[in-house]
Amino acid sequence: MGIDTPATRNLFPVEDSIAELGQLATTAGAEIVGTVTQKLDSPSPSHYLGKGKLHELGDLVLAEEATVVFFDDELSPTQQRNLEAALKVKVLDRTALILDIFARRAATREGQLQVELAQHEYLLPRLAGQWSHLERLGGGIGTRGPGETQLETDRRLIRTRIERLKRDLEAVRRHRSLHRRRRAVRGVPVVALVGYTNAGKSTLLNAMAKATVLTEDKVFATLDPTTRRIKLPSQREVLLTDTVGFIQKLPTHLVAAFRATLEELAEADLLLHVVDISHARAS
Ligand SMILES: Nc1nc2c(ncn2[C@@H]2O[C@H](COP(=O)(O)OP(=O)(O)OP(=O)(O)O)[C@@H](O)[C@H]2O)c(=O)[nH]1
Ligand SMILES: [Mg+2]
Repeated sequence: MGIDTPATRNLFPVEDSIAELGQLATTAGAEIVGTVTQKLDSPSPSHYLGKGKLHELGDLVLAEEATVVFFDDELSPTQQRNLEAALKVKVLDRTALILDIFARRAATREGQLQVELAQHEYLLPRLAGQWSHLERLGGGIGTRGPGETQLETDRRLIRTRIERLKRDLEAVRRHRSLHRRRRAVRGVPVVALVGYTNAGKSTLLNAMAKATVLTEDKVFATLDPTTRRIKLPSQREVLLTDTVGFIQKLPTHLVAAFRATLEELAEADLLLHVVDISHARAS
């Protein structure tokens, strides 16, 4: 489900955006049975889409026996709650979907820390009615202070966890910057491969470095940066870094959480932009 608003029309048309949402959903394991879009001046604060469209969507959910509806933007906690109440199925927004894919893909400790931080920050304002998500946190029993409700306790636990994750990530960041400084001293230039997700960055790294990084026709196959030393035809050595791909409407929590990874880019000597030439908007 997506909406077509004047604010996004020229930047990222709803057809492209909804196609990408479908690709994200498929990557996460869903099967698409239908899509609905609506032209609106701006999203409705209560339900994101209009009343009539909501009915149409509800009918489609019933007819197709859908179990989840994906929304193409980040929903406010209120919109999400209202939509779940109206549609009586699970409602996931673009952010939750991307977070879910990232959570499955994170392979290194740093990647996992970054994803967990983003998940907790997304979850915090949406806590009411999301009890099932909290089971993983565990350890809640017996730590509740006097007079606190379960919700307050959960919020406190999550805030504590967020602080902890930020500290751990800070340590990772310091370690990385030391690493980079050492590389700089040795004078080996860094070339970073950047570009849209699924554009072919890892394939290019593999070809140039004779490496075996995972490549797949799925979005976000790569989350953690990989660096390989290669020799150019001129015999000059450079470090080639493969990075996480970009996507439209990237959740702000993820941008912040992936700062450590993105810092690699800021300090590269050359950014090599990889573009999928078969993409409609490649030119
Ligand atoms: N036909 C064709 N397919 C390619 C080319 N380069 C990559 N692919 C395919 O495109 C898909 C995505 O390639 P990846 O290298 O995983 O892309 P990526 O940019 O690393 O993607 P993420 O890590 O998911 O962001 C894979 O199925 C590749 O086999 C190419 O030059 N031609
Ligand atoms: Mg890749």
